[in-house]
Amino acid sequence: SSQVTTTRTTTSSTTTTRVTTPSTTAATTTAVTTTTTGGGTNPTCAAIGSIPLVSNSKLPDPFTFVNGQKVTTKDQFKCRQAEISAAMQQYELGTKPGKPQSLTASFSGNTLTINVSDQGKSISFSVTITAPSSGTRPYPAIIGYDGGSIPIPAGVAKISFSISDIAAQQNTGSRGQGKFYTLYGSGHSAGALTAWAWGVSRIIDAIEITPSTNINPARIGVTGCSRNGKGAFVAGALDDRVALTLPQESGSGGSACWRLSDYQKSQGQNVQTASQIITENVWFSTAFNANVNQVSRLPFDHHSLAALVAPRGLYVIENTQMEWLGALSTYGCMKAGSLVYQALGVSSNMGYSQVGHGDHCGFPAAQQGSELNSFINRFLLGQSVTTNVFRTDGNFNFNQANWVDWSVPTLT
Ligand code: MCU
Repeated sequence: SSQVTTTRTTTSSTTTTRVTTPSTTAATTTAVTTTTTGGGTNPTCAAIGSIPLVSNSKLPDPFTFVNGQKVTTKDQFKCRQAEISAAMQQYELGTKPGKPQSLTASFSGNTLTINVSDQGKSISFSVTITAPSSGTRPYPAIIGYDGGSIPIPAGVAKISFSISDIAAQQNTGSRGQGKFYTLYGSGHSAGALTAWAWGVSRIIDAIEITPSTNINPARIGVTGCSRNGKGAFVAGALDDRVALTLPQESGSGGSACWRLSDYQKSQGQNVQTASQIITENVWFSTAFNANVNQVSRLPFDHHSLAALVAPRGLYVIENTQMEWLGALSTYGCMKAGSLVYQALGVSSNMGYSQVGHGDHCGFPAAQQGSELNSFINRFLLGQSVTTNVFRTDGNFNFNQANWVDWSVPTLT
């Protein structure tokens, strides 16, 4: 069955919005694993079936359901987020499994060990927690993919997550390798980004049941750079317990939009595209392969990642000097994503900062004080500081009207 169970579907009498999958696409079972622990109301959403492809050269409308219904309220948008998540899992990311049948954790020294069992298989993995030298317990924390590449300010713990242990990313031969696949099978649809996101969710589960870590599970950030930035963005998009998402120089597959990157490529720029990226590594589901040469068929793009993180904290770090990342693509994509924050009345919860520098994954001081630190102070340390950041030092012109053909509602 391709029927989806979401934490928001609480009755069996809801209308199933089932659509026929085009014959060129294998139907996949999509599981929406976003949770609603962030507070607010928990609306009942219609069950989500297989989502059809589209033909749309513009960035798809975040405010219209697959069945054509317009999103007018914040509660409806939560249901639309579940649908967007399902679409991204179906066509690009692969399925993120929900909570496993059993999860236990132990904390000793700096090491948090997480034991997971599901459907008869078990794995164990661990992360390293470095407590801050000052601050108030329980501490906020930033999960850094392979440590991450941003300066962690005082008062914030650092959680180092060795992502290759969960899903390998050497090259295209890494498909199905890592503990995620030991648990769920080497043929599981999830690409590495989704497998790592699953790992982040299990780290948060473990922190929730292990008070001796002294980490506050309601104040967790996730970061990574480049390929790991793509991963950090997806982790924030697929678990709404992540309070602050900090993707750094994630480029194509992260903060760039597939449609915009194809456009840049068509203009002669050396920008990574969907059709190229699948030849390099196993970041995405094999389900993505079918549409990499016709990304206009995707019923989402990567502004949809920002739409899934909303209204939570999101600070996107980019670099104009790295042509491969797609400077116009990441800027325009995140501009479109920011329209979701605008609709929710929380524009300042999302920041975008694009500064040119030659060291990929180096962190420029210019992006630290009033930008990165302000986002951390506000969303992890709970301070009331200003986070109004949307800037580029790039020399390009993003013409929004060419890419966004929908209007931005004020959601009530
Ligand atoms: C920007 O992220 C990737 C990029 O997608 C790859 O094409 C390139 O090989 O590696 C980048 C990266 O992860 O650099 C550390």
